[in-house]
Amino acid sequence: MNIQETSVKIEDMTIRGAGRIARHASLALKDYASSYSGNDLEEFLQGLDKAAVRLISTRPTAISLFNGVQLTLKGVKEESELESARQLLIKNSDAFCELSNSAYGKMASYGPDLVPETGKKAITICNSTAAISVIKAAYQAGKITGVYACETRPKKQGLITVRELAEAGVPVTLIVDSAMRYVMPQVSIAFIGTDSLESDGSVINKIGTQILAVTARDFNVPVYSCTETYKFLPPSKAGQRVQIELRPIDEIIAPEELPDGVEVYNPVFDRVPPELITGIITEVGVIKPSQVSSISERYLEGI
Ligand code: RUB
Repeated sequence: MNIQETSVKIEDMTIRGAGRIARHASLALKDYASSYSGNDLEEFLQGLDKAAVRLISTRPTAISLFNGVQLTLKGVKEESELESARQLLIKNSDAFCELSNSAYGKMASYGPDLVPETGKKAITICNSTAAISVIKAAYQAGKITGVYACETRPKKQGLITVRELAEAGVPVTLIVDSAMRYVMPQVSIAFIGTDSLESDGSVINKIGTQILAVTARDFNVPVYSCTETYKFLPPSKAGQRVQIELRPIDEIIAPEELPDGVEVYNPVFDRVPPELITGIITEVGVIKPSQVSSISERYLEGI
């Protein structure tokens, strides 16, 4: 898929989820490099710059998108020949997609040992491939009896989660977001996805995640974010806050149903402060929020 097609599909959320959008952006850059038919290195690099800006602008909150693009472009501008620039970009894209896809199995392997008591359920929100991988492993190891999946208003990505878990044979119960406190006594652990991990260890994920984390704390339920290292804020952005995406109001209500004089506000991501996060499951191990900066320096150096 080319840059424009990919960008539109990410914008309209046909392609969604932090990992998936990063991989598709990387693949779109690979498509650009493979299909460039000119013979001018400068022109090739200018086109790449424009493509990167277009892709990164599609979803402002997911740092995975920025990092996926930067890791795919790494070193390409330093090449002096068109062909070597093209080959390096293709190699980077293959390496990034391999890292992203292989991270799920590695994160999953840490899940079972984190569950503090058996015989209860896990809880999750939205639809995270990373969190689902960990949940499946915890269930298969006999550590949880099933999952409560929050519906996740307004776009109801929880419906994707319940389908994926049911297909995997994991007992799953759909709840409305506001039922999360009611069910929490039957929950032993929360596994959440991550769109971005800020350098102080704050987790940015779907709106409602902070309520989930506060509720879990009230019931002494540990909260683990499932976060590949390419979702960490890179050293070049250390200390910055991620922009929270505002989406169209028609995701909440059809404009014709809106009474006169009423405003609608649709922030779609939430910031969970580090003190509400028990641990961060990455493909290189389980870390504490206080270790985020050092991991970011180790794995995202130079971007
Ligand atoms: C998706 C969402 C997911 C994270 C992690 O939001 O918040 O929890 O992106 O997903 P949206 P993954 O539906 O708005 O993209 O683990 O698949 O990367």
